[in-house]
Amino acid sequence: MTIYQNLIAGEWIGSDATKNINPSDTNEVVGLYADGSAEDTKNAIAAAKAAFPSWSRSGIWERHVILKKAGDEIMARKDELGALLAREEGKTLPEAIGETIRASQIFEFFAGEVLRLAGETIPSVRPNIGVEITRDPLGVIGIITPWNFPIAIPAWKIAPALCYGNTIVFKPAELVPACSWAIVDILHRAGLPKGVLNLVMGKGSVVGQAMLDSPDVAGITFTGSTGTGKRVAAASLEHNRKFQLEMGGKNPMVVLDDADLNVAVEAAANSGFFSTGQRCTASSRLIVTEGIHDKFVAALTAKLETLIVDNAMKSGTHIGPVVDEKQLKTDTDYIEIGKKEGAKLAFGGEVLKRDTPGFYLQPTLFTEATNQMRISREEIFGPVVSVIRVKDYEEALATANDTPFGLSSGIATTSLKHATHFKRNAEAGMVMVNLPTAGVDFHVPFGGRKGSSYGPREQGKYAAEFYTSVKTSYTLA
Ligand code: UN1
Repeated sequence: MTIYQNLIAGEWIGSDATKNINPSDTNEVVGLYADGSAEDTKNAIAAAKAAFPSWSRSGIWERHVILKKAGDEIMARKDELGALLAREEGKTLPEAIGETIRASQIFEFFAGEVLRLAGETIPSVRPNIGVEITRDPLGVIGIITPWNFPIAIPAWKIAPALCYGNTIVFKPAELVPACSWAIVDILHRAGLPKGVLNLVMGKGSVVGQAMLDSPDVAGITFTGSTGTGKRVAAASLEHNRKFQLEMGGKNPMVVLDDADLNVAVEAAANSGFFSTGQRCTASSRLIVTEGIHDKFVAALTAKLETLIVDNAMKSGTHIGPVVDEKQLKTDTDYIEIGKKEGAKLAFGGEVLKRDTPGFYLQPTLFTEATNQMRISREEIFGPVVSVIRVKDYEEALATANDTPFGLSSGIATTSLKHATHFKRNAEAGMVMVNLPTAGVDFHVPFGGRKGSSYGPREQGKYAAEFYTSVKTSYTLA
């Protein structure tokens, strides 16, 4: 089998490799991907540093052409790349193709954005002095991405980093290197000068650590677990380095008595269970008022009965497998914890066997949960959802906000008054009314508060906040 290598200083290198396994069929090796060393990472950082002066001053048309070519090629290959994604990560083929389209759109957005870079000219408070406000790129950006969005998250970090003139050392999640390799190959062939984008696949403890330890990495953008995020933060403070963290959630969806039942059930099923619940924006707490509670639970359970859990590549599958054995164990451990805590297992909870060996888990719904239970406080990152019964809107809002996280918060209601109040008072970076808490647009800010996120927002024009440093220049006229 060929080894997909790392790209360092414009050269494909690496002979040690790790198997990329399909979670829908563990007999299938998706490919062999290089296992980078600390030395490789140091070389990649040095290459990115050397490439920075010239790339940071490159013309915006050159950057536009490269970003546009990448967006166009990803779109033209959406079925093939979507299948690769479904095979390495386990989300269903339609979800994986949708994610691939989103990655293309992100490149197209930043291909446009690079042509609109601008500053401000402002009069000084002192006579005969002009003030200019501009944005400089940061330098070498370290990009660390998670396994649950193997193509969209790399795209939403790489595209703005390049757009604003930075160079990159990119470490994708060990479980899903294939889509990352494909994006880097596409950008490399699209004409990026050598050293501008370096790919170092490998272990977090080796490659990630070497990035954290380097004084030459000016900024790190990270999406992943809270534990690793805290290590990124601590190491970055040591180097006085800019960092941006996106670490997950325990997102609530409030369902009020006046909700449209179908809208509420569709939104809850989608954001709780699609993509196997493996989204930091997933709704894992359904906070339901008394008057609709039993009807809602009955309708949601009926909906779950209809969802097919199977191989991600099979047509008709609604929910693919859990990403790996370790995550499956986490999910089933939490199911046991939920039972012990006294929540009622209303649906699912069983590991399933399918024609191909994989990590299949039934969508799992707990009712009679309280907001204090561990299953309601800790991020599980699987298809496991708690229903919490509350008296009224006021209690629902208080419960929704009573969490260490603050990424996305949803409400299903037909009341303008409650929707408006909820939008104002939800302690979250994103609020969804009559929509799933997951599934976001690619051109508007993404991010959260409290334990979910740290630093500026990602995506849209707000991405500039992280990937640039503001400069204020004064000139005597
Ligand atoms: C989405 O809900 O469309 O890791 C995106 C995650 C998020 C992305 C969610 N950073 O799940």
